[in-house]
Amino acid sequence: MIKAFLFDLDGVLVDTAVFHYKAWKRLANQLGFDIDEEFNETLKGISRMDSLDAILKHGGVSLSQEEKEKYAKIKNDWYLELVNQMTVNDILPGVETFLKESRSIGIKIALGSASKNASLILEKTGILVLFDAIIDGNHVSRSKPDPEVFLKGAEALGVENDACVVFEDAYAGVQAAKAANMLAVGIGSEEVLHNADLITKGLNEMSPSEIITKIL
Ligand code: B16
Ligand code: MG
Repeated sequence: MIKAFLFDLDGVLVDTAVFHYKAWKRLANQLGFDIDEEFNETLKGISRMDSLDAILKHGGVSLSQEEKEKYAKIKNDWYLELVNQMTVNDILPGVETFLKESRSIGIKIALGSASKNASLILEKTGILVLFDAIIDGNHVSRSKPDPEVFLKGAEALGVENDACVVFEDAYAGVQAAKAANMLAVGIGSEEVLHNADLITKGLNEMSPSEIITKIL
């Protein structure tokens, strides 16, 4: 029996990837090189410091640990300028209804995100109150595909792992869900998310009850 839904943030509930891209591009330009949208795809779901390492490698730039921390903070300040302008209009289609309907049928809800800014984003978009637990980049030490973030989410909700469904837009995120012995709904294309148990284009495409019926 399904008792809980665990949601990734970026790409599932909101589209913050576009803000990350703007801030990382600005940083790359300041360091004398550029990144494009195709490269940005490879950063989805990856932690801030791992993203910076990938970007520096891409630009052929090597920095000390101290410099890396300085630039990661600069990027995050630029990113937060954009996040602080977010409103309820920045939630992806169908999200609020899906969360409310899930709660109304007794499903517990947790966030499982790599972002250290997750609570702020949920608060800005007005959906923080719909969550029973928040597990984000401040609570985990290992990035997806490691299952840590989802295992901690299930634990916080007091629900067995095999009674959880994870909603993810990244291949590594679906891998993390499967490693946690959970069911996974891929949000996006079948080409990328072929490891998911069920695939949909967005939370506006199926109701929580339909998801539960189809995934079991
Ligand atoms: P922050 P998710 C991830 O969010 C993003 O996809 C990824 O691009 C970002 O680097 C990461 O969060 C860390 O974010 O800099 O805010 O701590 O998809 O795991 O919700
Ligand atoms: Mg994501």
